[in-house]
Amino acid sequence: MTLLRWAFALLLVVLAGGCARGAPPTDEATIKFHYSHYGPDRITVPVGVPVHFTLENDDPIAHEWIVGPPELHQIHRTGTEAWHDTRPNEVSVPAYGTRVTTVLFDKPGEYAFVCHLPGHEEYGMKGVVSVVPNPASFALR
Ligand SMILES: [Cu+2]
Repeated sequence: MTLLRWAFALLLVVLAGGCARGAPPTDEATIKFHYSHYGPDRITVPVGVPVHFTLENDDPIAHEWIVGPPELHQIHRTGTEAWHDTRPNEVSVPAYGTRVTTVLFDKPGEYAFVCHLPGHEEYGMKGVVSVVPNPASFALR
């Protein structure tokens, strides 16, 4: 009985701690491509930390995951390479394929990720990486 009470109290502490912190930034995220949409379509990451992205395409067609500032997206809207596999923030993912990439965001801000294949952005294949100050750096203040 005492052990059960102790376990219950511990559970409450863990739950309360988890709720109080909210959604912390993550350095690891999986984004699924399904019916030409990204899920999740919003991810919060820390600035100045390598972030590992796993990009899983569940669709029977290829897609792109291109993340960066508005100028980058404007370039891609008018066409660049047919296939992206040399820059970590510009990744083509084949039908039913998975790609892993690591991106370090060096400035806080909101960075769109978009599939620039014809019609996909208009259809809604876009999302946002929100880059926030790294909470660990606050400990140094
Ligand atoms: Cu697409």
